[in-house]
Amino acid sequence: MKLLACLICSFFILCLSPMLSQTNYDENKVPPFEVPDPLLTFNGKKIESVKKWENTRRPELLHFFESNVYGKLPKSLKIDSYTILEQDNNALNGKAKRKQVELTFKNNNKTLRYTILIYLPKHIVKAPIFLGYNFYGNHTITEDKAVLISTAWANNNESFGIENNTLTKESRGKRAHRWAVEKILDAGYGLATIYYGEVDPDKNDFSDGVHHLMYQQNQNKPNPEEWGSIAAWSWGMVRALDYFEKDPDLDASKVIAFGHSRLGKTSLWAGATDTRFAGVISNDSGCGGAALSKRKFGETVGSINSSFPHWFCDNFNQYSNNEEALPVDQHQLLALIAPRPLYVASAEEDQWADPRGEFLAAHYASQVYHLYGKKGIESMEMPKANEPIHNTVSYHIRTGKHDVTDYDWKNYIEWANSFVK
Ligand code: GTR
Repeated sequence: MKLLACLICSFFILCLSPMLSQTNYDENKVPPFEVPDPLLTFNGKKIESVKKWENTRRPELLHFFESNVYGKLPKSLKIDSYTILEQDNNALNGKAKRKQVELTFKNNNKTLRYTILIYLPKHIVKAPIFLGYNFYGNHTITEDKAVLISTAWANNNESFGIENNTLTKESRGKRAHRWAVEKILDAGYGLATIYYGEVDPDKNDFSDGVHHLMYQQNQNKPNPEEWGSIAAWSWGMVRALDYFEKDPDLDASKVIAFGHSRLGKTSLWAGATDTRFAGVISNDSGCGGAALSKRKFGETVGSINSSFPHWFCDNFNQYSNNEEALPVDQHQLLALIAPRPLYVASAEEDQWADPRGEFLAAHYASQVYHLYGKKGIESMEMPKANEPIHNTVSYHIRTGKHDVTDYDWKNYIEWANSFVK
């Protein structure tokens, strides 16, 4: 058995090593490139006012990212009904109000359901709230035994006890270290989370998730300009906002979209496509998230499209190993969030996500914030580790790995206290 495992391992290392050896981690090997100007239209017109930005440049950038990066939604799909599956006004030892709300969507005789777990600080009326997906089910973010376990497909994970793509109670609380639930509540914020696999299972298969509700006759995968999984997950966050608008305990105008890694790419796209989000956090989102693609440092468009062909729309493949042809870059995605508060965070040991590329994107996006009289990341010099810069556009790089830590949450809360609350 061990021998077989070893052989399988060596096989993967052999197959992957040519790919890994091509990964650039050397700043001197970053190719020279021009940073596309957020304030110059595709036709070369200079944008000098908020009005021109909002009426001309922002829509053309949004349209480009929609049709060529994340993919368009085929049509709108709104909540059909919702059910409060469970509620406790004395959860977490009396600290919180907990709700578990199931949203139901229907189209083409098919149904999709997903559950939002909501914690609200008990004594604050309509508290601002962080909304973000989790990777392995709502029950993994806390030890709270009342949190329901999703029956949706999940990636197998031995250390989480996930076999046969089925979540079990064995993984309860396994990701609690990534969600500073008590800190968030003590600071006067709520937290809402959804298992991303309920909206679209994270596999290269478009026969499930929200996609399959939306096909035309004889269609079995999205068209080249239509949504991949990141756009589907973003859609799920936007529909959660729709629910928040109906819930008298919540204030939908105070929702901060949060996400880590692929789910940070998702929170950025949600914040770009729906201006109702009051603020956006990208934690270690990397390639296709906050990092500049044209630097080709760490993960590249080519590697992400080949490892995760379902995340972006098929049109994005045109730019695999061809980043120079992109008329945009990710700082322009960040700029779509202006003038709303934006936090980009990196981790020192997360070179795959290109911390410098994430920092520079926050810097270049700041030009658009200036149009609104807001301060962003003004210097081109990266701050030292654990020395955050807090402005309407904020940035930190912390010591450590690709993860979400209490340090990250401490900073998100401080930034939210000053710029979002
Ligand atoms: C990696 C992927 C990254 C990032 C990460 C994650 O394998 O290359 O882009 O999204 O997964 O989501 O954990």
